Amino acid sequence: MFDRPGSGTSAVLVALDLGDPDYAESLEELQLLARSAGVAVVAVVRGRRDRPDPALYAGKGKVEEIANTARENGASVVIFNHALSPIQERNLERKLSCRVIDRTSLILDIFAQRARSHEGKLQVELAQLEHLATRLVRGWSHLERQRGGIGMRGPGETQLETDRRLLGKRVKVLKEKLARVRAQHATQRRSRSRAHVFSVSLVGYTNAGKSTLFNRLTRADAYAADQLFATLDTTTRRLGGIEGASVVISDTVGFIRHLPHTLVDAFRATLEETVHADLLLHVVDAGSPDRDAQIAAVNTVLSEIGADQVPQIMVFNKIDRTALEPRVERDEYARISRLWLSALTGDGVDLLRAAIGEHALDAARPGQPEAA
Ligand SMILES: Nc1nc2c(ncn2[C@@H]2O[C@H](COP(=O)(O)OP(=O)(O)OP(=O)(O)O)[C@@H](O)[C@H]2O)c(=O)[nH]1
Ligand SMILES: [Mg+2]
Repeated sequence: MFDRPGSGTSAVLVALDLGDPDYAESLEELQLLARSAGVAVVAVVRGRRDRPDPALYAGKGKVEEIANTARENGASVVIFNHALSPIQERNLERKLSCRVIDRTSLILDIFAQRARSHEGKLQVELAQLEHLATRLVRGWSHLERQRGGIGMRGPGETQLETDRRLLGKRVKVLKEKLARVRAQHATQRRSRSRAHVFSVSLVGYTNAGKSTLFNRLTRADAYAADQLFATLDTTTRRLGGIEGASVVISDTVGFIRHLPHTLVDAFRATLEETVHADLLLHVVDAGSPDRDAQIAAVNTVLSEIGADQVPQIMVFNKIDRTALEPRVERDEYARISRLWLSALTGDGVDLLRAAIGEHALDAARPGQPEAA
């Protein structure tokens, strides 16, 4: 559909410091994202600006530097750690003669590689098409016309109209399919709630150790790996061994700062599980220097999807990498609100089991208002 420079697997990263306090962490994260996407980072270009340039995002001199760096290192892709407008993306591709992608596209690419379930694939395709749609409408019409040349001016535009219509059709089909999946999930949730099953959802920053903890708790074998967004699809299992209560637990997609909105929207069906949970286990990498910013980013997404009112236990994981010991902390209502453990070694996991049991029994106590 588009005549864009081909992609490849060796990349130059570009990160401009616009005064964001999490500049360094965000750049480190971009490296991890690139690695998770299967891309080799051959160089990083840094810079500082007051505000993005409307045409090129970076300044002319900086673009020159990026071009040289890409050429010298034989890079085939340039990845910006920012959201680029379609026009910036196009202008940059022209100047750099190299594929240019932004942070959102990179995350979408990882999601596309990881989606396994029918639902996950639908969601990724929808997010990609919606991201593409903005580009088609505003970004490429000008290019299409130019490339058309003599006698081709009209058809260029016509083709674009057709593409846009096809895209719109596909988006509609995907949305309908997702709506059906969503309805199915709602039915499952209703029958669980009728059977008084207590549902627990793991949430947390990507790579915090949710799947490892899930496996530890359920003896399942969900895919856990040192990658960002290793998990995309929600897995729900019965959590045995909780005295007096029937409990299910779900492992789901991780969060990241600046999570693209197209993704939050597309993954609403997946995250629905989280919104309707009786208890959230907010898993945190206790050893990460970026811990507090990660907690804040997760809470932001939780309130965006309307899950900020669900009771939460903050689970500080990976204590084997720190000097911390397994323990619990209670809030002013004597409910366990924070807990320290290692999903890897299993230290403190019994505390978590007991904490889930307490919360489940609390919720089941007669006289308690029942959750909607
Ligand atoms: N040292 C240590 N490593 C851990 C612990 N828990 C998980 N890990 C490691 O952290 C990495 C990420 O673990 P996952 O369980 O895949 O993390 P996740 O939160 O499910 O990540 P996404 O699905 O990508 O969002 C893996 O390399 C795990 O082995 C822990 O308690 N201690
Ligand atoms: Mg996972």
